[in-house]
This record gives sequence, structure tokens and C-alpha cells, in this order.
Amino acid sequence: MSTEGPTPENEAADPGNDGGEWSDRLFGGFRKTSERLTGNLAGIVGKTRLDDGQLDDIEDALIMSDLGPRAAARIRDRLAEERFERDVDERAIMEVVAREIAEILRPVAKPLDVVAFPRPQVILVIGVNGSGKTTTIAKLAHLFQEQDYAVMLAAGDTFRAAAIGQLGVWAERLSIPIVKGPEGGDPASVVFDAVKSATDQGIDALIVDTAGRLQNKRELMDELAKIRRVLGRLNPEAPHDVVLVLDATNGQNALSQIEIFKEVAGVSGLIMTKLDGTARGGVLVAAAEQYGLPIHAIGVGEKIDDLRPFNPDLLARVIAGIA
Ligand SMILES: Nc1nc2c(ncn2[C@@H]2O[C@H](COP(=O)(O)OP(=O)(O)O)[C@@H](O)[C@H]2O)c(=O)[nH]1
Ligand SMILES: [Mg+2]
Repeated sequence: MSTEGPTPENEAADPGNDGGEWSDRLFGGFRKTSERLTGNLAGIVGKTRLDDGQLDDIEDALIMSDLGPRAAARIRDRLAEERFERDVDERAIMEVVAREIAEILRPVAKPLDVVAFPRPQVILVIGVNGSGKTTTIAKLAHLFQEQDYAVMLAAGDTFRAAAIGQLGVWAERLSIPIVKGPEGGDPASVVFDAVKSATDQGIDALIVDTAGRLQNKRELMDELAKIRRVLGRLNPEAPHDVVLVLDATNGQNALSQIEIFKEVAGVSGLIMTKLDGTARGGVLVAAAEQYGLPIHAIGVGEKIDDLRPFNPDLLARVIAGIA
């Protein structure tokens, strides 16, 4: 985590800046990424174009920063075309990199809105254990509360008592109703009860926590399929959203999790967590480029208000180290 305060420069550069504090924290996390990008750029002064060796170095650095081979090649092509004014300098290169990253990220930026009619909107939250599901659910609930929506939680991760307890603590802290079942109980029956209760109480958004045991893919698939069946019986539109929570610190593993969860549950959108303090945030770009799934928000810390809108232009500049 960065300890530096916001600088006038990054405040001015960022149209969506909310004071610099959180983008600064992001910048701390991404610093290694951007250092890797700029570390190989010696010897460019005095030229207006990058040569093949320099382009290779930049492409390698982009791949090492988890942006993935396709995004890296795309940025390389863009840089190869670019005729720089006067001398090439690091900043000018990074401006081009940031512009191209923003192009990749912009189409997937899509906030999670409460729009379902009839209510409630059912949001199923999936992902491997430890990815940040429960914390993200609390953050989302808080965000919806701030928009005056009535929120309810469902403790669909019945596998561990601690998971039910953790969601319960958040519910209490936020004064949000929660539907739970016994440890080891059937998650689908918890979800069934929750939808009925949410409908009766005029709840706007019902957010469902789930277990994320990847050790037994078959079991997980059956469990999520059963939840979907039960939901569909109550409302053919439900679940309205299937949000996959990914831990950015997993780097390329996060991408294979997209594959797996697309297969076992279907995924309508992503939230990437732990972008504070990781050098692997470039994986966001790889995910956007390879899957084109909506990215709803990002997690930048453990606190309740550490969920941020996915701001493609800001993130692109942060990744390129010029935010
Ligand atoms: N630094 C950081 N930690 C997070 C973030 N989101 C979640 N965590 C932490 O990651 C750990 C696992 O989170 P949890 O919500 O229990 O994951 P779950 O097993 O998927 O439900 C907890 O210690 C969280 O506080 C984030 O955006 N940044
Ligand atoms: Mg959990």
C-alpha cells in the first residue's frame, strides 16, 4: 500500500478522481507493473520511432505485467505505428500505452445497476474461497443502501459455519436482513426462502453468497445448478446477475477461474478484488481483452467503502504509471 498522498499532478490528470486517496492506493499496487514497463526504455532519446528491439522489450514487459499476449501485441502494434513528436520519451510512450489500454477496458465498464422488475433483483455471487466474495457482498450491499435500495443477503455458503457467521456480522453491522440456513444445509433451500422473504418484504436487491469449493468441480456445478433451478422456478429472470469475484493477486490464475466458472455456473459480470497492493492488476486488461465480460467494480481494500466503480480511463493511466 502506498503511503504517499495525492499529488497535484495525478489529481489534475484524472477526471474521475475522488480526492486521490484510493487511486493513490491503486497506484501503490500497480507501481511494479509500471516500473517494469518503463525499465527497458533506455536509449530512446533522439528518435521519433521505436525500433523492433525496443518494441520487443515493451511487449515482454507488458506480458510480464499480466496483460496477456493479445493485449500486449495490440499495444505493440499501436506503438509501432506511432510517430512521436520530436523525441520519444518515456512519458509519451506511456501515454500511448494508456490510451490503448483504455480502449480495451472501456467496452467492459458496466456498473451493477438495480433495474429488475418485478423486484427483487437476484444477484448470485460466485468465486473460489478467499477471492473476496463475502466482503464484496457487504460492500455492494452498502453501495446499494447508499442509493436507498432495500437490500437482503442470503447465506448460500452453507459449507462452513464461519462463512455464515461472517456474512451475519456484516448484515448486522449494516442493519440488513439476512436469510441463513444450518451449516451443511442445502444452499438452494436457503435461496428459496430468501427470494420468498425478499419478495414479501419488497426488497430491491437480494445478494446471494455461495461456496467456492473448486476441489470438487462436479459438486460445485451441481450446487450452483440447483440454486439456479430453484431461482428460475420462482422467477424465470432470476438470477439476474451472476457475478464472479476474482482476486487480482492470483494473476493468470484468475483467467482460468473465469473459464471454470463460465462452465459451471455461467457468468454475467466480474468484480476484481485486492487491486490494492498487488503488482498483478494488469490481469484486468487480459480479462477484458480475452472475455469481454462486463467488469462492474473493483476492490481496493478490506473496508466497507473499498469497492470502486470501474473507471477505464483512470485504471489505464494507473497501469501505465501516469495517473
Ligand atoms: N486488500 C484487500 N483485501 C480484500 C479485498 N477484498 C477482500 N479482501 C480480504 O480477503 C479475505 C477473503 O475475503 P472473503 O470475503 O472472506 O472471501 P470469500 O472466501 O470469497 O468469501 C478477507 O481477509 C478480506 O478482508 C480487497 O479488495 N483488498
Ligand atoms: Mg465467503
